Amino acid sequence: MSSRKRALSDVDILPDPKDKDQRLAHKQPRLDSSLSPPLHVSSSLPYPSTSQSASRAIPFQRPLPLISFSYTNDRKLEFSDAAMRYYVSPPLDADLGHGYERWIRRPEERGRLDGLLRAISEVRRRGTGDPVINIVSWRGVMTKILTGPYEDRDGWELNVMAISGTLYFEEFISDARLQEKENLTPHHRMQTYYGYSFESWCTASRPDASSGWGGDVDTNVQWCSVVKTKLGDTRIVIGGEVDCVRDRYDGRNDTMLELKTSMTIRGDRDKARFEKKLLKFYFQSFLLGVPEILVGFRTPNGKLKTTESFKTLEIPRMVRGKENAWDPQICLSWGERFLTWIKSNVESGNAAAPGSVWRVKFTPRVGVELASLSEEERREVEAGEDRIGFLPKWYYTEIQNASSPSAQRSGSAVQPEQSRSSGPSTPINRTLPAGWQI
Ligand code: 0WD
Ligand code: CA
Repeated sequence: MSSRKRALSDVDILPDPKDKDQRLAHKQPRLDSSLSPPLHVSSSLPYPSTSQSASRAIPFQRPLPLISFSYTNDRKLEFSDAAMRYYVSPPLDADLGHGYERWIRRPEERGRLDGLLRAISEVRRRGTGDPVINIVSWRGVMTKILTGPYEDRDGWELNVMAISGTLYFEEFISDARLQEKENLTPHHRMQTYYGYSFESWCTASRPDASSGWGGDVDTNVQWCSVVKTKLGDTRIVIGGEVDCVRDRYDGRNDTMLELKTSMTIRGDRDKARFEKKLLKFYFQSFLLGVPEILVGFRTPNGKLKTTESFKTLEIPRMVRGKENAWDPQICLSWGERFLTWIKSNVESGNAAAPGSVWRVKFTPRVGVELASLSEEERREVEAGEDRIGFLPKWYYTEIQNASSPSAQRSGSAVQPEQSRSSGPSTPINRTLPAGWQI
């Protein structure tokens, strides 16, 4: 059994005829017909400049893991590390097409927050920590937000809700976009598979296993880590998938490893493209506190040639001054601006219409728009499921009960999530990073 998934990295830069279109697309943001119709915009935020350095450094707190969980092969979530994998070095010349016909492929779905919300609920139930949370998001969404200043091709949309001072982000994927993702060309699908296959060649269910195929790819199976962190004054809980660990796992993120595949670098142009790609690699791992990224370089038809390990925190220095240079401070500064802008608009809007669902639309090189959804659009988000907006009803009820005055009076372990003003809270446990209330 192997938990393997889409190599977003590989899909980003394709070594095929599509490449030409992609180069063109760099000149022009993609007019994506599968994005939703125009919004009745209530506020907008202009696209940031990347030519000036960030006016001030925005601190990002070292992510502290709260809990981990596994999705089993029948896509059940359990609070165990059953799906966790150990790194083993892959055989060189490994065939990344191996086992393609046996790939058990999880269908594309909406980026619901349910798994992450169950994890947050479990953290509270255990009473091991009750973070004050301003934002709840999957890691992939936070990566898209932070890398926005350098994204010149792909737009995205989010659904946003605010309850008791906490903002929840869900990626909004229209039905048309979902279809597009589901119906990849055979070529594209194979490229996607190379990434999963690399993970199988690199991992095993025991730390002392010998090198070799780690088991057929089943993209239902995933191991996820949930961390708390802070960007500027905004406290964020982020969940994301982790590929494997080196040797051991003791609840910390310092042995975690991210696996990626990329085309072998044959010249300056390839090198520049790879350095641009490193921005996404960097933030993806940075956000969960994953300290190492192992890249498998492959041929166009899926032969593994070499691997190279990158220390996440050293990546920005590697690209500094290069042709496709990027500056993480610009991203963090944009991220802070983006989050505070959403928070202030959504909270003031919610005062007029409590329980609203909001839509945020990012257009490369243009900016971001925010709008409150109509009743009909809101129903589309609920999709006939047992939800309030995109939040599952059980979770909604849980936080409503937690923030009721009687729950507060009884000193229940389940505390309301509150938005706090800036400044570190008084840490009760001094071994924890400042800024988190336990
Ligand atoms: O199905 C969806 N549309 C989404 C699913 C959207 C957003 C999240 N999720 C799920 C993920 O599958 C996972 O269970 O939420 C959980 C956390 O995801 P994440 O860590 O926030 O996702 P991200 O950082 O975008 O990607 C991490 C890995 C990717 O690895 P690479 O090395 O390629 O970046 O998760 C995989 C992907 O392999 N992944 C997916 N696998 C299958 N279907 C998908 C997807 N749609 N999205 C990410
Ligand atoms: Ca990966």
